[in-house]
Amino acid sequence: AGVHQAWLPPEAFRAIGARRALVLGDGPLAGTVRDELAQACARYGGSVRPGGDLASADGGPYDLVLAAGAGESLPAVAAAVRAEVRSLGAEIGGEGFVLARRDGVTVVLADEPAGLLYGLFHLVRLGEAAFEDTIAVEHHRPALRLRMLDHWDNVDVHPVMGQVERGYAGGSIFWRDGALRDDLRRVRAYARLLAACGINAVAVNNVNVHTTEARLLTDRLGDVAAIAGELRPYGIRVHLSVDFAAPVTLGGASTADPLDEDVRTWWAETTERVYDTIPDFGGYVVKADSEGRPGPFAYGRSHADGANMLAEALAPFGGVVHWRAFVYDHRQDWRDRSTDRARAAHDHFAPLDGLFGDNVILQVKHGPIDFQPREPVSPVIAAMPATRVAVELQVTQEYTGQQRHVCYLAPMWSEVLGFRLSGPAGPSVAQIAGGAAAHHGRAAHGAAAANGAVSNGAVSNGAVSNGVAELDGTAQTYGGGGLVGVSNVGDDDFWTGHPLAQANLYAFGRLAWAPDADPAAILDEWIGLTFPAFPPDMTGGPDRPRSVLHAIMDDSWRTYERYTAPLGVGFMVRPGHHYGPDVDGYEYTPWGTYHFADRDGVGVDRTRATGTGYTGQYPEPWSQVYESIERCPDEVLLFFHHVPYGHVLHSGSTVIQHIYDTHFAGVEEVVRAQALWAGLAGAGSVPPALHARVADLLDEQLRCAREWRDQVNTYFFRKSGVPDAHGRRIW
Ligand code: BDP
Repeated sequence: AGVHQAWLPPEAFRAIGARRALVLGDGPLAGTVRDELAQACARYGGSVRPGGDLASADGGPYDLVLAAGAGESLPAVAAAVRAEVRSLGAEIGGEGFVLARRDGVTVVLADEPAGLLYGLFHLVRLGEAAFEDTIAVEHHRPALRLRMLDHWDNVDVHPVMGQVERGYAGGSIFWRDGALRDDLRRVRAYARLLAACGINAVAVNNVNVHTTEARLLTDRLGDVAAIAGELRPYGIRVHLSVDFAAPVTLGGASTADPLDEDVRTWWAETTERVYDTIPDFGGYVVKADSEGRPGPFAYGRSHADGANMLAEALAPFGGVVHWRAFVYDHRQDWRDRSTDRARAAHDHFAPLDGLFGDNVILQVKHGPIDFQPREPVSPVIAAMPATRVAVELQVTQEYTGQQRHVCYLAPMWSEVLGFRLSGPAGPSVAQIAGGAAAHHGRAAHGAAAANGAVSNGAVSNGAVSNGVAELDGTAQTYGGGGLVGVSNVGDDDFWTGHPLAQANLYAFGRLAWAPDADPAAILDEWIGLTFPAFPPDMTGGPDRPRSVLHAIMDDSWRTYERYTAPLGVGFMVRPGHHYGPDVDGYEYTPWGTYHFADRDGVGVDRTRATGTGYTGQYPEPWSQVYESIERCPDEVLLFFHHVPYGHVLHSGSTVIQHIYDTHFAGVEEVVRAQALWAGLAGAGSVPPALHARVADLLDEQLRCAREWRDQVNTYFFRKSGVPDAHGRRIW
């Protein structure tokens, strides 16, 4: 009963809770590490020496030493590890840690307590393996400095969007009945889960800032401070979405013009009050001139003018502004083919490269349109070498099954993060988001200083050291904007509505820490932590629960893609809520997303030669690859080209036959998933309530997948008149 423990059930702490531990380090984060260990030890019979600072360390014996800081008196084994790390010239870095095991002692060393906290959760993931063999010195640190979740939570319940915009897991964990919740224990538990997968920043309100929510910045700031108080012990800073028009709507001014002196003063003073109340406040998130939100355009100013004004107000306190690049005209004439929503962000922002302040982060959705199940990578990410770029992913499953469908998103994110927009020699998306020096024009330390974490001290420039295994992050400069995910969490007992959607939240954090991590390995980690009753290896017991979960989840994003919109076409969803199929739902609306299907063919011509010219926004080689019907990858063919139904794909299939085949296959995969899951019933290793919830949702997923299959197949059969080569019935 009660709230599900997600990936931190007490059993996950069994291995560390049975040890004799010493924790050295000062401050609240070291205190959190001590408290975590003390709780685990109380349950599993170990002991934790509270220790105040390094000077008070005694000789042990210990099985586990966790030490932050540069003090001198460490137990001998730990001192030897530290000497080795120093002799290699390695800097551990603000959030990094070093792990080693020798002479029967497991040692975690960090420069700062935040590193100790991440080291602790690493031990939790390792379980007994952290206490078995010798472990040669390993250096772990995050590839990205900012690992952030945006909550699209409203304080009030919005008449159309509900409380959590695009939320599929109940109400907000922060807000209820128009106010901050009385009981914030759930928020603390959330912070703990987030720290355990590496997240260090949370924005607590919707990017569409409505009236009540706007006031979080001013007279309701105490609520934000209370949330910050719950997140802080787990190394997480709080950020706020703000209304660009706040000087008018809250301050009573007649203008919000970013170049107006009074407006600038209003923001400076308001921001100062925020930092008086919350000294480690992270900064602002802004959706401006987008889908009806106010912005600088109303005053004839640019996005750089708008962002820089807020950045200036935040700079004295080390805060950042996340300025969203999701800007397009949502009131266009669908008959006018000269507008292409895919082009909009690049058209607006690429010319502004170099004009943004050091503490402005341009937050770019991973694809050019809007979180569709398949989009090419946004060309904006490569177009702004002198700007700090953050990549935004949608953990909440707006377009990927709304947490009623199993859709493990890490494989998609992994493709995005590893994509090299300017070819094999250029930086990956993750490296750009991490501030790859080759990419980021300005001095990395300048940007890092503007983002200096209050709780973490200086941000170091990573140096790869010889002889030390550099895990997770590679060499870093931390000048980038990091990774941002739209949260999928609500007050649902399983946190995410669909219990298996917890894996997306977990994987988001792990990929922000280590973008090169293998999605299946992350999933395996999540399974091990979440279902401690599962047998520890893939061979398992008779019900083989671990391999069943892999079979259901590993490829579930591609399954979802198969039974929904084909080959990179987007938005074949029901308008408004975006659940379920509606092939023409958006086709003739002002939102500007079209598949252009007619009797001869389908797809959007985005070429330079004959289409919207969008392919020209890519650097080489992708610009040419996407421009060419022959070279364009199948999975995004219809995103870039309008082709006849008989066009032959690289796979050897025609477009029309591909549509039929994938839609039949996708539904069959859901049928198989359902049978596999049914086989886990009563096995004892999956809690019955969780089993029942997933079983119900799989029923709905299957119903909906069939609906997609039938509508999409029938639609294209009627348009094309081409029968299925395998003679299956299409209505
Ligand atoms: C879209 C959502 C909408 C958001 C918007 C955004 O449908 O609710 O407000 O993105 O990112 O995907 O601002």
